[in-house]
Amino acid sequence: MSGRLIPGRGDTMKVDAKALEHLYQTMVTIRRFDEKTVELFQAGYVKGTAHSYVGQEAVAAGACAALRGDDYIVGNHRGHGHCLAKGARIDRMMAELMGRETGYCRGLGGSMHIAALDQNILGCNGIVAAGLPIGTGAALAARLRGTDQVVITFFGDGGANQGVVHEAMNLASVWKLGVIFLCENNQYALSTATTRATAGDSIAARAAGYGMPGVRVDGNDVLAVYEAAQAAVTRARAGEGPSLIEAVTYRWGGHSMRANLPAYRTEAEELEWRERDPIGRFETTLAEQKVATAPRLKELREQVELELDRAVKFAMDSPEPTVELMEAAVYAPHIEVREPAPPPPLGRELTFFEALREAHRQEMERDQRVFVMGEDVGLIGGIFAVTRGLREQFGDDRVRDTPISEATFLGTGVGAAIAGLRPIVEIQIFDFVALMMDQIVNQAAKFRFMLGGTPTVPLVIRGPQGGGIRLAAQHSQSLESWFIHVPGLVVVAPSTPFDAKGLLISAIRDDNPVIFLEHKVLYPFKGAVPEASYAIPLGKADVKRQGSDVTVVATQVMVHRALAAAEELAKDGISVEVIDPRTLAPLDEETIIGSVAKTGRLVIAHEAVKRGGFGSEVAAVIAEKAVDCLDAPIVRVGARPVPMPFNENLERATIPTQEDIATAIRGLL
Ligand SMILES: Cc1ncc(C[n+]2csc(CCOP(=O)(O)OP(=O)(O)O)c2C)c(N)n1
Repeated sequence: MSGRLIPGRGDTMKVDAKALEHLYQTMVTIRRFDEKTVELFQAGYVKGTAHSYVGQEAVAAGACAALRGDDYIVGNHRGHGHCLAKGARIDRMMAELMGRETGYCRGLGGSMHIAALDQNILGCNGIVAAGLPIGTGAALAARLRGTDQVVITFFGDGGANQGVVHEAMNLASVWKLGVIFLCENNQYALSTATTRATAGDSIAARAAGYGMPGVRVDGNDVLAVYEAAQAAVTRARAGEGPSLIEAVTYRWGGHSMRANLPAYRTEAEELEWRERDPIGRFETTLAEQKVATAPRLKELREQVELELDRAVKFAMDSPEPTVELMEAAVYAPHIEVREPAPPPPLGRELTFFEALREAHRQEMERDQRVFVMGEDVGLIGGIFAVTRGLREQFGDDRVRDTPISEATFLGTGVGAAIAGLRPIVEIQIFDFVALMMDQIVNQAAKFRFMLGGTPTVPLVIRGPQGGGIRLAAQHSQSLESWFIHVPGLVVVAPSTPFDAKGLLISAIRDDNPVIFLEHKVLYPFKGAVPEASYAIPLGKADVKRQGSDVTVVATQVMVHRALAAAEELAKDGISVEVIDPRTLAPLDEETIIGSVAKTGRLVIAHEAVKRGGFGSEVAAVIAEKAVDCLDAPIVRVGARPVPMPFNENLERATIPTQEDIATAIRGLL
């Protein structure tokens, strides 16, 4: 915006009449859109829930007016205004609210997940404050690509008390990322007044703790919001880092269209805030400044009505999405591996961790978009040395040491992935994934689906799991079953250096979020690994040993114990087939069923506790699809149902042994 100076404002307020009219029309569009949504909700056309933005229009309109088209925003659950202000089409918004195939998310996301990637609107969010790490990741993507795009992430006063808000502000400030944290303080989080839930003088004051500017503005004054956003955008574009803006405002309606709650605000308070109507106030300013006459404003409002009517008709005339569309939306097509992996070479052996490092190095050389981040992965190359030496070759930008903020650096990976990069996030010890679950399960896994099945989330989440080195209950779990249960995730668990390299290369090239589980006991394990780059297809099991009497499906360390048991049993004439699924989701059912059809007997061995484990899934697949092939009951071998103990003897007694597997096999014959 440039041109006319609004008196009484700083020089940043040089905005021309057209831009001011646009600002006005944006606010009116937002208001009328949500008023119409309430009507449609009450009439049963909009289902589920939606959160009206009426009363807060000046915040989104003012903030987005400071952005360029190629800048990003991330909204929250009260996000219609954010999207409309950034340029989303009103008809596709309305169609989404009605769950139609023409909606921005093809009817799969609804009000809380609207996004418009063509406008760099990276999505609203049903999880309070989850968008802040994602927005931070988009800012990181801009940094690594060398653009000066900036990001605004919107959140509420309730959201301000989430841990990720603090983590994201810290991380963005340390890395000087171009992200603007915009808190819409509408003074209530559902029923809970900010004064009852939020310590300190103001939310803006918290910025000081993170070394960034924090300002509190009148969120019902669109020009005040614009001015604050403009200052923050200028700082962000100049590479000076993030800012926090607290815009004080008020939502006129209830928390959501669905909620029918007992009163928690006084009528007097509600009336008082209606008198501070951001649109009415702006009309007065426009009239006083002689920017637009009353008839002109009426004309602008009428244009909005026409567009809104067209949008409602468009939505109502649009088809509903099909089951086929829904099912196809979960996963991006997996990478096709055209060339078979070269045979394991004679005389070139690498440890498991060296094989992983080689995969990182080759993919980072091949594709500038690939980068690594995690705790201590840079300077020292990770505590298990997987990334050692990469920082020296690729620099601090692409091999990033993170603060200890698991939820946020994982979410930053999600944001960077959806903004076009291909991050690899290391989890120092996989048990810490518990702190990241929202970003993995609710964000990474569902993003493509919620947005209608077209975006991709090329993100690898890797690290060591498992016991065996006396690290006790919080550093030794095998957690694969948490992830195989979640549609949208790929789960990989290699057992050899050869597989580790080829599968990690595939995981990095795949367009889906991949949980890549390494077993810490296997890191020093050596095996033949070709030097050339190669990919092993995801979802393809490997028969590690052929046999005819019993099939053993084993994962990670248990593959080696099953092979040793098979060797021992061969001396007694028992022929054991050992299958390593390598990818646990999607599962290569065909190879497993084919083997059981041959042997008639199945043992499943993994280190995780038996209850609800991966073995239960494999057993269920055979029970459902190949029960007629069985000559004996299926046996699962897994850890005792206890947290991992510290004591050495007890740890040995907890994790399945070669002997346990051999006993299970003998029991079937
Ligand atoms: C992590 C999480 N906790 C709770 C909820 C339920 N919930 C949705 S919105 C909301 C209030 C959020 O308040 P605030 O952040 O101030 O935003 P506002 O609704 O006022 O715009 C709550 C409790 C949720 N969706 N996500």
